[in-house]
Amino acid sequence: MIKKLLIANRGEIALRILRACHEMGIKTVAVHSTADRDLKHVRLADESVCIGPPSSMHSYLNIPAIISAAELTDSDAIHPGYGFLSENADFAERVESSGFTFVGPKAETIRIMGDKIAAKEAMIKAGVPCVPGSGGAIPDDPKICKAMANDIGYPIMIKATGGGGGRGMRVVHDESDLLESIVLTKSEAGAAFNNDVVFMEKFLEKPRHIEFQVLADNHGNAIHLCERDCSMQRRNQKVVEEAPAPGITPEQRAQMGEAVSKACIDIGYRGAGTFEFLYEDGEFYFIEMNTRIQVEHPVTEMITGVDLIKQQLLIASGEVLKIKQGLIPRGHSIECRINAEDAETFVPSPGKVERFHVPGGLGVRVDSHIYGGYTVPPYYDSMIGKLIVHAEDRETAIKRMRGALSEMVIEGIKTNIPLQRRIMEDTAFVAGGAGIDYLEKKLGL
Ligand code: MV4
Repeated sequence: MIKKLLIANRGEIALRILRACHEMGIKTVAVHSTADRDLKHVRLADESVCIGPPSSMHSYLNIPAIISAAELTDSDAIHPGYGFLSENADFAERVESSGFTFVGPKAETIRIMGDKIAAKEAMIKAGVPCVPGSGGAIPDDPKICKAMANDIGYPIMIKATGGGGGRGMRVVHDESDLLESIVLTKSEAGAAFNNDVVFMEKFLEKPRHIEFQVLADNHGNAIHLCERDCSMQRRNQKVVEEAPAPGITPEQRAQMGEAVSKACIDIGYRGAGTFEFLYEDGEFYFIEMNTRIQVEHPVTEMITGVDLIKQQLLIASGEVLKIKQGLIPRGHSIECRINAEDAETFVPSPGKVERFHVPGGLGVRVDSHIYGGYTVPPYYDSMIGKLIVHAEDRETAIKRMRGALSEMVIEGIKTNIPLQRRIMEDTAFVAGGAGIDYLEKKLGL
């Protein structure tokens, strides 16, 4: 069992991991930049180590500094959280080769899933439905490219195999734009990911984004923990997430859950993971797998009662997964991300939090590291917390979220709470099942 864990992250997820450690009797080491001395989890951790100046590159992405901090504090394991190094295979490798446990999948699994072509190949082999496409990389021969695109049928999407999360993608509506689009996407991918390999897929025009949470241990056990609908997003930034996904039937859930659990066994997955799908006209199409804990994990925790961070730590300690498949989601959960940004222009709004009042009551959860007097630094992502509600059904959850948002007071900086309140009143959101294009359309973007 892990005795001391180094938390290689910051903000709300670092606090979330620390809380799980406290309940499990695991000692905690917080690493932080010079700008993050006053983070709540740094104050609450058993030990803390400053690993560099404010810039992420020289602190939370600084592999030697993080591994040195683990050595210095005699930590057993390192949890990467999300973002930063959480899906960096080299980091996972160097953590393990330095004698520490990496809380996550094997480095090789991270590497495979980070290559979108390899990830799709693994899924096709495992019987998970994928978006129709070129299969492998697009060859250089223009004639073959045109033939491929014609087979798929326009519009198509060109994607960088080293991309993901919305980076390195381009939609092509007509053959006349195909070759130039391929060249452009390749050069952008080469610059951004040092990998210019691209592939083609049928472009789905109005899909929903539905993802399945999985847990797999080192002993051949894998289960799914139902799905989340993350379609309410803007420029590939999720704004609202919910679980279960409106309109998905128990049969669909069981079928897709079975497929992703089996895939975990086939690829030798370990830990918490997420299978991302586009959902259109009643069909699921795999697009990517995330080999980390995600921001939106709380909505799954609320409907399943499973503490996903604790499960990550138990699995990393070599424990056998005790949760059996067949879990039925209870009620409905919604998460609103709370960002330090202007609710209209989305311009970040760092600065001192003069006043902070959190909502409460039955089924209201606030995962946030801020406090009255805390200064939100300008160097990192603008998310300062998540407001999560749970209720017996979706309608009640929406009402509960409206109330919680109206009680939440954050003064001294701007936040997107007004936007979240508009979304909770929006007819299409209340009806459920809006596609990934909805919010940007609603905002007139
Ligand atoms: C797509 C797509 C439509 N058709 N692939 C965005 C990031 C990465 N998860 C893949 N993404 C997409 N892939 C095909 N064939 C639309 C998107 C997409 C998207 C997907 C999920 C959630 C938000 C999105 C925002 C823009 C584009």
